[in-house]
Amino acid sequence: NNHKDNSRGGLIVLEGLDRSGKTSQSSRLLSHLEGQGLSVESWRFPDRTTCVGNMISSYLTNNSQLDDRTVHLLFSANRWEKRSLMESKLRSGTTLIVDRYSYSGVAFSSAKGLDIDWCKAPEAGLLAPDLVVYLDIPPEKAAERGGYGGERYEQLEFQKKVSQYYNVLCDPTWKIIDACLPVDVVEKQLKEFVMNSIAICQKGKPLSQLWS
Ligand code: 2DT
Repeated sequence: NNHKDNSRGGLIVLEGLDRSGKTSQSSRLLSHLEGQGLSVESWRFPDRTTCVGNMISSYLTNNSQLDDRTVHLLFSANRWEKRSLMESKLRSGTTLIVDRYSYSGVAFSSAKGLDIDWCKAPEAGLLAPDLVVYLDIPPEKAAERGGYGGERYEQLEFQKKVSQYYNVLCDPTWKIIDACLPVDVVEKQLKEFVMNSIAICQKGKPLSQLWS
């Protein structure tokens, strides 16, 4: 094994509005990285398979009502319950491609009118991504793609507010891809960002925590 002891996988996060293409790009990226012989897994938040995730799912599908702060904390708890597994996967050399993370948590809850710093607080101490890629699409264009599935947040006016909060959260380390470009062009740009980030993690970049 010619890797250093502190070699690890990369924590790659995809963010963007609903219908920006995150999910299909995640699966393309997964196949590509697997094809390169890398150890990689595709994750998503909310992870609806856990008990907490079940509560979130029922809220999103309008099968239950929850207070805004309560559901915010459930989304956060859903990340906390995966934190130790996430860390061990990364340390064992597995790269994680994560479809939505704390930025979705803060952008969506802030868009409902909650204070942004209040929203960020429970995320502090979660693992910081090595790369955040934002698939950038105007809310109107996303809505034109059709297929908003009828879940709670899938409405143009709300997505416009979410997009404003993503703008507030966005920092210079984020890689922005124009999600209106053809899928294969988006895919190519994404691969390049991701391969660079993984290479740095393989060299032993330390893990860090949100928000830094
Ligand atoms: P999907 O359509 O990607 O399953 O997302 N959301 C997501 C939040 O409000 N807070 C969060 O912390 C996360 C991760 C975004 C379901 C919806 O849940 C929103 C869309």
